[in-house]
Amino acid sequence: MAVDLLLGLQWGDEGKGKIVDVLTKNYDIIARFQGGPNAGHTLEFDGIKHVLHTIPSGIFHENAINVVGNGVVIDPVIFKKELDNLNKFNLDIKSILLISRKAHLILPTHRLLDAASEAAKGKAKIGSTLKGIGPTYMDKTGRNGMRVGDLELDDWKEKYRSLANKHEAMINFYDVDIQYDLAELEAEFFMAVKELKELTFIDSEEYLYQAQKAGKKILAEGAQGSLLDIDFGTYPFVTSSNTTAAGACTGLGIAPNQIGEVKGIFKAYTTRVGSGPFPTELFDEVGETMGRVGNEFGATTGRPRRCGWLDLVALKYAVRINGVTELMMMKGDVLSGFEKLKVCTAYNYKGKKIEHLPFNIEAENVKPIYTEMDGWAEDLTKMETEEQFPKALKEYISFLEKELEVPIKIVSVGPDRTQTIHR
Ligand code: 2SA
Ligand code: MG
Repeated sequence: MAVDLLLGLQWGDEGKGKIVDVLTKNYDIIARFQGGPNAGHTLEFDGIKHVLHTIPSGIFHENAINVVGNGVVIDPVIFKKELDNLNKFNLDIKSILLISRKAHLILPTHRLLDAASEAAKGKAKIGSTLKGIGPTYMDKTGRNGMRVGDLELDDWKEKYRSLANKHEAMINFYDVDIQYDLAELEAEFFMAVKELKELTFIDSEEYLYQAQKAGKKILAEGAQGSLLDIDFGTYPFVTSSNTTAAGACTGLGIAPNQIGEVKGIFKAYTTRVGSGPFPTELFDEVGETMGRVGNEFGATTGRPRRCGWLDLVALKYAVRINGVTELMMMKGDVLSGFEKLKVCTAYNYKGKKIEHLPFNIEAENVKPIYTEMDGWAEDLTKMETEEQFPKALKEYISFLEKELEVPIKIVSVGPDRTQTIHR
């Protein structure tokens, strides 16, 4: 049985959490393959909103197994808080949440290093969520990291100590003013590790291989978005993992020829949180309205998200890099009420018209070229079938399908599970 992927095609916050939750009924296993507690996956049902960071978005479905893959980085402290939030649901966590032994651990000093690195960058900061993601992946690729499986060894505390000591020296090297009480942070960390060790650790690549062989349906859940990919995103303003389809292979141990559908999610407009280039960003009341109506605030940090028109140049790039086979359009409801809508179909790049994403998309090089379309006034949030859609929305959808050459299979008309139209 092939493994399906679900990925964000923009700069994150496309609505992956909601769609995974909606799709989980069709899958036996939901597996996260990269990122960590920098992610904020929001789900809404029965009038309640839930934000998950490290735990896969299939956790609220009794019959699904949720796997945290080897490509993920785990902060035991944040993980514990996520688990505490799930307490009231009476889930049998030990049997429905499995953690890869090969996943790397975020230490308290990784978080401090993240803060020191950002502070040292000043105005050039990445706009990190400061969850220690970058420093943890640096230790992974530098071959110094600590993994979940290490916690099963007797000497794990020694390993921890030597890594944390090294980090402390590095923090001092940055020469920035970071206040912290390491003893307090460590006490919290050790307590959280104790709780983490109560959970089920697995050799996830073997588990997933056997599950696949047994005909189980697996959905790999991405975090962040394709334009934040360490290789293909707007470097250096990216996260430290491969958020694109290839990341599912390395982050779960799934062979490339075992990938089935690649479900790509995008918002009907664009948002970005953190620093970095964003060609279609709006600084007027249109952008302000998108942010307000769309409730565009970071689900992890609460930071306001920057908003702008849909960028088809960037979206086409993401569709290609990921080999997207099905699209899902989110938050079309937020665009209700704009008389005209704009979609960026090409860039003016240093005076020349181009239709691909160039090496550098900084504002001084790139000016978006827009196609203007009619907007719609109707409230979409109560609509239940595509037939009810206003003509202008139908045209917007057909235009995107034609440009992207991939069908849009789901149109979301609101944050709730039920506000989802399948086509
Ligand atoms: P990091 O934390 O070091 O990986 O940050 C590097 C860049 O990646 C961006 N990033 C994100 N962008 C959108 N959503 C993310 N998750 C949260 C959310 C973010 C939040 O769901 O809203 O709450 O602020 C996420 N995680 C990382 C980040 O902004 C940097 O540009
Ligand atoms: Mg998010």
